[in-house]
Amino acid sequence: MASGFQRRKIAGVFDAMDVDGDGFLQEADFIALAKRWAGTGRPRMAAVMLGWWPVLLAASDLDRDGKVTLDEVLRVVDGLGEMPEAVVGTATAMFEAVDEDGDGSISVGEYRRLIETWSGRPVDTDEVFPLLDLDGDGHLSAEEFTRLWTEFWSGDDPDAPGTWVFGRF
Ligand SMILES: [Ca+2]
Ligand SMILES: [Ca+2]
Ligand SMILES: [Ca+2]
Repeated sequence: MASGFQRRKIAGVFDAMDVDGDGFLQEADFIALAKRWAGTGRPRMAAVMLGWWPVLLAASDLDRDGKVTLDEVLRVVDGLGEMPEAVVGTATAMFEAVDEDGDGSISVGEYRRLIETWSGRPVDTDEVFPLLDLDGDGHLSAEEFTRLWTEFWSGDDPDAPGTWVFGRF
C-alpha cells in the first residue's frame, strides 16, 4: 500500500499529467502534454510523453476502460520497488530528453524548462535546484538524476532530495 506521503507526492504528478483536469489520465492528456513539449521545440520530450501512455495504460488500467485513476497509478508505483531496472530506464530516457544541448548534464535552465513545461506555468526553481544538485557542482549529472528519479518513484522518505525532482509540492 502506498503511504499517505507517497499518495501526496504522486498526486502532484498525476495532476500535472491530467491536463484537462477531469481526474483521469487518458490518451488525450498525453497528447496534450506532448503538444506542449513539441510547441517549445523539444520533440524528444514530446516522444517521451507519448511513450509513457501505452506503458502506463498496460500496467495500471485494470478495469480496461481506457482511463487511469490516481489509485491505479499508485498501484503501479507500489510495484516499482520490484522493478528497479524499469525505473532506471525511464530515468535515462527522461534525462536524455531534458538534456537539450546533449552535454551530459542538466543545467539550471534545462531543469527550469522541464518543470515549467511539465506544469504548464512559470515556476521559480532556483530554490529547489540546489537540493537536487547532490554534489553541488551546478548541474544534475545522469547519476544524480537517476538517484533522484528512483527516490521519487520508488522511495517513501519525505526527506530524500528526490522528493523534489518535479519541484516543490
Ligand atoms: Ca484527464
Ligand atoms: Ca545539458
Ligand atoms: Ca551535480
